[in-house]
Amino acid sequence: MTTPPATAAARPGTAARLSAATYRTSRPEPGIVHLGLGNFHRAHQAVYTAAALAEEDGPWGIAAAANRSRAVASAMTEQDLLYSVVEISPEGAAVSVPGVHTEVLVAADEPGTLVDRIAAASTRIVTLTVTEHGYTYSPATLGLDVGAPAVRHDLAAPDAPRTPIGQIVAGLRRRAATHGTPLTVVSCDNLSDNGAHTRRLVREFAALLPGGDDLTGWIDTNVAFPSTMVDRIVPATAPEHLAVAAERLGLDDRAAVPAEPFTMWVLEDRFAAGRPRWEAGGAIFSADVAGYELLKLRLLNGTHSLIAYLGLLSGRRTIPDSVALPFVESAARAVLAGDYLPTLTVPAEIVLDEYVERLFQRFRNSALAHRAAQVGSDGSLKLPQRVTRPALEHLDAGRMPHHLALTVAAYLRCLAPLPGDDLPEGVRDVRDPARERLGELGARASTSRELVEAALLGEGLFGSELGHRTPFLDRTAALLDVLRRHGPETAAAEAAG
Ligand code: CS2
Repeated sequence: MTTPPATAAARPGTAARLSAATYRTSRPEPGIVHLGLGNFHRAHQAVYTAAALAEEDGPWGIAAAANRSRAVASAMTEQDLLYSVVEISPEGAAVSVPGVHTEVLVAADEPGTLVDRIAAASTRIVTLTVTEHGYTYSPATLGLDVGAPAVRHDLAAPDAPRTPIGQIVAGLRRRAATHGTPLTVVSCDNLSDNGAHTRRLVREFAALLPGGDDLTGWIDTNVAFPSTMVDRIVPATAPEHLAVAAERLGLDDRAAVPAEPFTMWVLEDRFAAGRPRWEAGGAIFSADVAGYELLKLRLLNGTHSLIAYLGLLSGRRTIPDSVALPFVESAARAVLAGDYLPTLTVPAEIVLDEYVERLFQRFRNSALAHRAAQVGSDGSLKLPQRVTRPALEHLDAGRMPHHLALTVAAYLRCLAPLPGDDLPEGVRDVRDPARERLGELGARASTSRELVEAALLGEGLFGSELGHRTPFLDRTAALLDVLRRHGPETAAAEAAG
């Protein structure tokens, strides 16, 4: 990792931009192609890669592609591909500059270039942070969403792909047809079993192309898909984060990324063509990635979702402001300990009490001001990963997971208001691909029960199996009713029994 040289401690507020002139970075050889040039990648994998390269040279420079958005790519291009990571906690801020990118591009503008990069023999690893959205899968079946317009487009025009899965397959197809060099594809998204999930979608897509059998055969022999658990709270950049970066750097950085100090990365050590020494940055290579993944996806992400929806419904805008409400903290602790924890085997290296207390300390990081609407967004894709399997496990064992039902009810309360329902303003900032459809269902429903049935059974919103569990639908509807009539605090008390 490159740290600010003494001379860069220039005067705050100067107009100078972050650039190679002020930050010495000898650019590494490219060897990684990354899909998803968002904040998470830049504050997580890029930082680990910088640590690896600081310890040991290697061909691990990153060519990173944003799918459509040009903002980060153009800001980085103006700054010699540099940006700062601003670690923010109540104790203060620390800034570092991971100079590991060798190229940035926007896939929508140059789909051919991205395929060229994935296909290049010098590329050994493709990494992804494309969020749940980016995998173009059906939450109901977990298979490729072959009905989605973008997937249909890519199957019809496989050399000019728009979806990450189409882009990866286009690159693999070219590799298979030319030099045949092996490759590793690493999903760094919050999906359970993210390696196997990505492999399944890539194989399904490949099988649908002409010559698909040969291609899937080649993929089976030459492409590794290790699973990973990624963890770091990385908000969207807000003006106050840019101000902290400028003040710390003494330079303007239009591409700065805020992040909490905590960071964790656990990976399966199955790489087909080598890898950086990411352990230099603290990455853990483990045979029990699945254990870490479920721990994080449920205890952190699942709890996060409930905090976000209850907070938004209480008129709070940030996660720290939400969890500061005593009833939200109690509900968060209850969903964590009562509903998520019994569905997990905690990895042997984790000291549970410390992990949980650390989690709440992280949620309370008020200096970071993580927006509740950011966490609450895309619930139709996130909640099936967080809520569905634990809920089914409890129901199968004859138990009612009250706080998982509360999570679903609070989500529906935000996204599918019934006629006459009034909501705090901040709820409008929650984005979701299902928003329009859920809005229609809400507008048509005359009772909470009708809405819950239409969403969970009719639409199979959280997987078809959960939609058929009548007791869960009843409990969710009852809690939604309380949310609508008496508000989040009474509903949380009702869930607690
Ligand atoms: C959050 C995650 O937005 C969300 O849904 O739960 O982005 C969370 O902050 C990260 O996964 C933390 O590693």
